[in-house]
Amino acid sequence: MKSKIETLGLQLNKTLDGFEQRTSKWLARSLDKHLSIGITGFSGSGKSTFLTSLIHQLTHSDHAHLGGFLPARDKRLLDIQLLPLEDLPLFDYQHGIQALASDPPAWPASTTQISGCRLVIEYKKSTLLPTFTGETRHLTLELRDYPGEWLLDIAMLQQDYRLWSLDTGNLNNRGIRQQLAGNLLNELDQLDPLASFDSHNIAPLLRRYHDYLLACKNAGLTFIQPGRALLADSRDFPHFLPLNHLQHYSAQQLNNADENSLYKIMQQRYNTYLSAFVRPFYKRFFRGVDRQVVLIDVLKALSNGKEKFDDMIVAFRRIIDCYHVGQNALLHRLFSPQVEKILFLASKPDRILMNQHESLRRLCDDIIRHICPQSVRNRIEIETEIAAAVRSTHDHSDHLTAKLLSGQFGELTHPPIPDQLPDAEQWQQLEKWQPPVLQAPLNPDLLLGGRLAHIRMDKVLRDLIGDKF
Ligand SMILES: Nc1nc2c(ncn2[C@@H]2O[C@H](COP(=O)(O)OP(=O)(O)OP(=O)(O)O)[C@@H](O)[C@H]2O)c(=O)[nH]1
Ligand SMILES: [Mg+2]
Repeated sequence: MKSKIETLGLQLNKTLDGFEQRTSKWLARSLDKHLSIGITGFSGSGKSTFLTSLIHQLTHSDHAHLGGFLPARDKRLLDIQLLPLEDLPLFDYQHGIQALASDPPAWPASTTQISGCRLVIEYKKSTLLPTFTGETRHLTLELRDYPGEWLLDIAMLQQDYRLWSLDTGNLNNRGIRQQLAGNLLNELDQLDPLASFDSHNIAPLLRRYHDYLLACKNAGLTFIQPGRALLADSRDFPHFLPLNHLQHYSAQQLNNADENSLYKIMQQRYNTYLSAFVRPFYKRFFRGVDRQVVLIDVLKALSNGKEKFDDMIVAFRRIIDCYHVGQNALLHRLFSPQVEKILFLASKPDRILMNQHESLRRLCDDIIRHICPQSVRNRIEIETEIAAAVRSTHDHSDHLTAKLLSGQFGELTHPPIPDQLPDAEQWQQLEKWQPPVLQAPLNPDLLLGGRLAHIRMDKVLRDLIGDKF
């Protein structure tokens, strides 16, 4: 048996070990630093292009016009290294830049798999502050990119199959969705949850449900689950359907249903989808994220009309709900409560006049007020910005000029951008407008480190990592 003194000694050692660990962690944080940054947003919001531009701007900061980002302005960025992350394929920056440098220019391809990179930034410490460890330091950024559709499934982690079914059923029976689903809704309505599962009956319904989800996406809706069903190689999804009428059954009735009943098979497939795809992704992607950039294509959402705009708000609200860590034990484990800052970014503002940028930023603020509950805002620092990763227009004060994706050169105008959620009259004005899909500017020098024109990427860098230099 150990003596009391020995035990005390052991405890003291343990305490000292813990103290040392905490101290070294603290030292690492305060000297060389490490930040994990999540880049998130729905499909097409501009994540991959943003990441490509961010890497390019930092790597060639000398002539990147980053006046608002002091370490670049003061030429204190000495070296940037792009390295892979241990457990993921390397983010394909080279391909992205090659696409933008080609003639005619192309955009980085839409993402189908998660990838990531480590950016190791060697920088000179500001001489205003005393330094104890030499002049140069390192900041490591861990960045990940993934298909936007995967984000849509996050809210499913908060729901069991019964709740998801009820929710999705309600949604399908409203507005544009109801029109798009047409007769499919009647057929879903006739399914008896407790009847035996019949694959001949269900397989064609699954195919039609898949087509319906794609039609929702093409119509400009956002809140579409399961998100993986929207990807190009998604013929296997969904394996499950929402069942109507579940509200008429007690939890006990459903629990006692035959293992081969439609309800039990759908429930099992739903659970498998969460455990095989959704949970591992969120564990890998969100665990340990310190700062989050959320890209929102606000202009596209504005031009889609009120119903689709509201749909996007609902989708974001559901996702942001997942930051209510602590309320739900499962989510508490999945989402480290470490996220200290979220930067909401209205992407691609080069499609509107500069004199409308402030309205767009304020509108973005208003959107965030609607999607971020006070409880999240109390805990996490929230900022809003607008930024174009690749500026693709020329501004002539009252109109823009640019090349459309077709290669045709054109003059662009647009209705005034509201500085808060639009009223009925503004919705009417916006209805007639579609922000054009543009061709990126011709820029063959990019491969040699040429300047990639942007809007406010320096402010993004300042808000995101400026405090670490
Ligand atoms: N005008 C303009 N268009 C942009 C900009 N960034 C992206 N785009 C357009 O938006 C499209 C989608 O951009 P991506 O970067 O692929 O979007 P994503 O969020 O990665 O999309 P997924 O990979 O499908 O999730 C591009 O193909 C361009 O047409 C920008 O800064 N300005
Ligand atoms: Mg992408």
